[in-house]
Formats: sequence, structure tokens, C-alpha cells
Amino acid sequence: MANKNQTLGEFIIENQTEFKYSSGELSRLINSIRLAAKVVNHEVNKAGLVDILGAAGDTNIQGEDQQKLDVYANDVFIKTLTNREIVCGIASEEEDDFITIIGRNKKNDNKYVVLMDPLDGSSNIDVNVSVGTIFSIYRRITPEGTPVTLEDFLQPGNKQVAAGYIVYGTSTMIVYSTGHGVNGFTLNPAIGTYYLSHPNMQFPLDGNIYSVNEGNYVHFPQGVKDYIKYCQQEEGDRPYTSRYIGSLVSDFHRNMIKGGIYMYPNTSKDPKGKLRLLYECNPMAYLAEQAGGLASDGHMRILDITPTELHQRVPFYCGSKNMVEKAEHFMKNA
Ligand code: AHM
Ligand code: MG
Repeated sequence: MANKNQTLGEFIIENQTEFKYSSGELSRLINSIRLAAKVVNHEVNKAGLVDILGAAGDTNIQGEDQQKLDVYANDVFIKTLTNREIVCGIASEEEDDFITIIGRNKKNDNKYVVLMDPLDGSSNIDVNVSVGTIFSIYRRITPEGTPVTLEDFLQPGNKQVAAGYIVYGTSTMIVYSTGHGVNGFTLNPAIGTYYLSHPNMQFPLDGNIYSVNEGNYVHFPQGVKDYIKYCQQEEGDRPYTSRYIGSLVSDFHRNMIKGGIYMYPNTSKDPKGKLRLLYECNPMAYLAEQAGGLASDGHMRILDITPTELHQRVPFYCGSKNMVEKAEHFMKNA
């Protein structure tokens, strides 16, 4: 029985033996992410003060350059993980190439690589709408003692050992899984502690929310248009409700709690879709499946796609199992 008073720190310690390698390194890694998230949260919360404190590109009163928040978040996560020497490599949506971490002992003996989108949905910052951080963790496949290679990052999503997100919303939450279900922790900002607020999160099997940028409708494949029309039809529990924040983390979070589907299809403008397989789709797909939901590119399981490049994009359909299956059915029969 989950103890709702439990802090994230206590939860990590209590559950670290459940992890199959159980060396404690993964726990340290999650701990570092939780720390970096607090630092980023503090900065994100001040975003509305930009006119007072100075915009990105300005120099502040202390003579420091103001960074864009997504660049800031990228730096904070990279520095926090690098300084603690727990990972051997990092790939980020904000970086062209992956970063190799050799370690102060020069032994290359860390086991994990982290892939992340440090601040997803950052176009929402200027208008005070929720944004998020998404992370994905793999065990390296090249031998320890050697520098990481691209191969370590191009593993299919089904090899993830942990994944999660932080949502900087009305409350700040960290939601993650190490392969034993999904748990959500809410930050009490007064004392800087995360508490287990959402134990064992589950996607409802069905839902009535569909989340898609309908401004792109005319560019969608026929199957997606057909599915959207189905959602809008008057029948049974339909029409469904349309909800789209334009922040993947927030749209996913709401749909996981209420039941729904998130879609970012390929379009005639973006034939491969917009979202990145490694930094956005794989971690969200892992969480979706751990919570009893599904994630597909319209035809196959996201987690079974073998990546070919770091910044690869894919169409993305993710959420309640019955809804994703229905959307796939329309795509197959279009
Ligand atoms: P980003 O990584 O540049 O922030 O883009 C990803 C975001 C997702 O969070 C969101 O769901 C989607 O892009 C919104 O795109 P659009 O504005 O085209 O609907
Ligand atoms: Mg992104």
C-alpha cells in the first residue's frame, strides 16, 4: 500500500532493490534529475518577471547574460548529471551531437546514458502555460571502460530502464517509471520536497479526450481525418472533447489522469511528423505502456522502432489503449 506521505527520496531508497541491476546507480541518477528539476523549476517560475529581470539575450544587473529558459534548463541538467559522474553520456534535443562523459577517474566506468528534452513546449513560456522536461535512461551497450558511441544512444525504446517527465504546471510534479509502474510526486515548494501524490498511475482503458493540433487538419493523412470525424460524431459517449495545450508533457499528463489520446501525425508539410523519437516519443511511450496505455506511430509500437539518427522524428499516437487501437484501425483502413 503506497504511503502518500512518502517523499521521493524515501521512495527511491525503498524501491531501489526492485530494479534488476540494483547497484544504486540508477537511484543516484534519478536523485540528480530531481535536483536539477528543482533548479529549473525555480527559474521557470520567474519567467513572468522577464520585463523586470530582463529578457533572453539581455545582460542583467549583475552583468550576467540572461539565457533563454530552454538553454538554461539544458545547461542545468547537463551540469548536474556531469558533476555527479553517474552517466557516461547525454544526448539532448538542444545539442547537435551526444556528449561523452569520461569521468574524473578517466575510467569511463559509468553505466547509463540519458537522453532528454530539457524544456519541452518552450513556446508556451511567454504566455504562462505549463512546460516540461522529458528524460529517458538506457544502460550502455558498448563495453564499460571505453567512451560511449552513437550506438549507445540509438537503442530501441523497449531497452529503456527508466523514463519520466517533470511538469512545471500549477504544481510541479515528477512522474517516472523504472519498469514497475508509474508514480507521480508533487513538489512542496515551501520546503523543496517532492511527495508521492499519484501512486501507481494508470491510463483509463478508454477516454473521451482527443488532443491534436487541428490547425493542421487539411495536411493530415486520411486515416487521421477519419478518426477525428469519428471523435466528433454524435453517438454513444461521443462527441469526445478536444483538449490541446500544445505542451506534450501537460497533454499527456491530463490524458493519463482522465483518459484520452494525444496525436501528432505526419503531415504533408512534415512527412515524418514533428516529435523526436528519442527525446519525446520513446520516454512517453514507455510511461504510457507502464501505465496500461499504448503508443504507436500509426502502424507499429513506438518502443519497437530501431532509431537511425539522434534527432529522428516520428508520427505519435499515445494514450488510452482502446483509443489508440481505434485510431490505428482508421489509419489501416483509410
Ligand atoms: P518543442 O520540443 O520544440 O517544444 O516541440 C514539441 C512540442 C510539444 O510539446 C507539443 O505537443 C508540440 O510541440 C506542439 O506543436 P504544435 O505547436 O505544432 O502543435
Ligand atoms: Mg520538445
